[in-house]
Amino acid sequence: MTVIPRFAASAAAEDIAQALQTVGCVIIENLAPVELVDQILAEMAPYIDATPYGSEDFTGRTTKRTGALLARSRASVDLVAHPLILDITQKILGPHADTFQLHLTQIINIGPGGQAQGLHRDQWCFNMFPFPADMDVEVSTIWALDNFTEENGATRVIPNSLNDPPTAIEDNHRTVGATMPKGSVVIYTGRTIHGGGANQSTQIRRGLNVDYILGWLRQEENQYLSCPPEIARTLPEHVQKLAGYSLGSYALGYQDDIRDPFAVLNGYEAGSSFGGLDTAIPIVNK
Ligand SMILES: O=C(O)CCC(=O)C(=O)O
Ligand SMILES: [Fe+2]
Repeated sequence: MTVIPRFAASAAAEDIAQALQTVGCVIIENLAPVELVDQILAEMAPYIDATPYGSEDFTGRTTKRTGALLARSRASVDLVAHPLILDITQKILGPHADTFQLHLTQIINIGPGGQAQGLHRDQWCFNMFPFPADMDVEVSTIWALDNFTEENGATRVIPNSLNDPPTAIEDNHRTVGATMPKGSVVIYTGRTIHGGGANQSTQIRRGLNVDYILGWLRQEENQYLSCPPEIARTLPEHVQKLAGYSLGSYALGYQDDIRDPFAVLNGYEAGSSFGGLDTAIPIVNK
């Protein structure tokens, strides 16, 4: 298959996860209301204005990357912790860890004239570690905050590239644009070869990148600094856990005298020991 499988917002998580596992990428159309997208853009506008352009080609010299969504945009919580996305992510990452967690939140605005980003795998952030060939450690999403088109720099993805050799990053001819209406989302895994598209339009292409990783890996965006405790405390509890205020496994991420960070954050007594995973699991259906 050389197209990105497409689903309606009403599709079952199981069907979407199966396509994601097989082809490595899927699009869910019109999953977020346009009004919600506009609210996120309004809440993030001052931070985007203040964000500098990238300083090298990979981050993009006409591209702005603005993060800390959980702390800066309350509306973004509905996308960062979208139940359908979390459900799909659990199906992909669940077999490899007790929990999964947020990896990064980032609005990616590719300005007019922006070059195509070099094709890559997102899991290469882990020092290019050679994870087992069929193991997914990361699920990545890009929400279209504008209509994504071939012209304005829709994310480019190589379907069926999960197990391709690294040299497949040269295969620009195999890429497919994740064209989709505003409010849609393209999902791919850490093994899927992809990159931001060239923006040949006169408008900025705005997307929201939210990635998730296994609970025992290091987060790309440091959530404890980007979304510090005084702000995290005001978020819904399952979002606190997703952000990383939870145990990543039996003994991962505890505070001082082996206390569960979720309990400490909220002033709870319970769960303050190793193995407090029952209070710490950010995973739906569990
Ligand atoms: O902006 C995009 O469409 C993709 C960005 C991306 O893949 C990345 O920065 O890792
Ligand atoms: Fe990427």
